[in-house]
Amino acid sequence: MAISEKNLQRIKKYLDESKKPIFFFDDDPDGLSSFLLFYRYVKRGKGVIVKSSPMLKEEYAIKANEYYADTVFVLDKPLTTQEFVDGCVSNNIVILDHHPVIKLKGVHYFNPRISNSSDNRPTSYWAYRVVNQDLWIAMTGIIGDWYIPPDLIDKFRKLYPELVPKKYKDPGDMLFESPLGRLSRIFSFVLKGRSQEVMKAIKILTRITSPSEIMNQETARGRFIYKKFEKVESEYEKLLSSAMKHVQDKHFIVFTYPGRKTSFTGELSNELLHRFPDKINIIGREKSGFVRCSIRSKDISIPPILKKALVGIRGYGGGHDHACGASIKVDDFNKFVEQFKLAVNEQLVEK
Ligand SMILES: [Mn+2]
Repeated sequence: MAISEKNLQRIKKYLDESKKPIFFFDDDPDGLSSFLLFYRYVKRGKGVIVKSSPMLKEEYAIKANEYYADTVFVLDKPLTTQEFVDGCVSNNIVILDHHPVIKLKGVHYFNPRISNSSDNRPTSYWAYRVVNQDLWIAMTGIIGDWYIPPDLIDKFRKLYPELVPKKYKDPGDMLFESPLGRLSRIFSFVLKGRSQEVMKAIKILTRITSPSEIMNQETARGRFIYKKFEKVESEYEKLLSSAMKHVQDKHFIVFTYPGRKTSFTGELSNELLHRFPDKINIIGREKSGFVRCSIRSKDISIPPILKKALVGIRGYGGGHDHACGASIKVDDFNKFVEQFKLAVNEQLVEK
């Protein structure tokens, strides 16, 4: 069904009653927006971005303890570990997430999938329903997870007609073509780079008053965010145009790039799927002897293909039906791609 109104009120109470809250959040627009919504509402506490792993591991508990947090919020992280929970001195741990349900002891766990496994509305959607303010931040996070909330979109359009022109109906079009999508990309790209720099940008975002402050660079704060975004964007655009040269194949786009550059595999993979919905794409970044890939497909379910492709390969992978991740030894990568293509072709023939 959803997260009930009663439970949303409970989350709000945890926020209201916290004195030193700490917020751990995922490093994407949905995670960032969820944090911003809570922090801007409660106006106290500390934010910690959890980068480069879906897991929230034990070592992060130290950060909560060093801060003497009385309440620990975990936002949009798919895999909070029991070790993390047990490692926190505070026993007031509030988890808000929309990934597949996980079982943990000693937490207040909120997830729309508990009552309906197919309700995966983004974390920032629920965070907005808790605080009822900063709709533009909520929408920036929500569209980042490819979702248009029917109950919020009209209100949002009235407030910011220029951000979502009427012609955009599909979440993919909205994300890649509308100004709101651009704002979501800004949220995504300011999270790239060194932690210190990233936290500086996030701190600024806690104070921004409107989307136009960023989009039209109306203030020094807005300009700072926009400049940082543009720098990252130019790096991204270069990679995207290289990747676009790999689209000749009828069914596949395979593209890898060296590791010293920023990780954009998820973003590239999503955009290439949007531009070429009839092709499966594998986008990899080489790092420490492995190619770390994002794999996207519109129609074909990836996990069974991935399973076949991984036979005899040093590596691992998994994920959702249409979006997976994999990590493959550099030396095995070509063989992996070959087996992957073979498995897809076999399936196409069967059909
Ligand atoms: Mn999310």
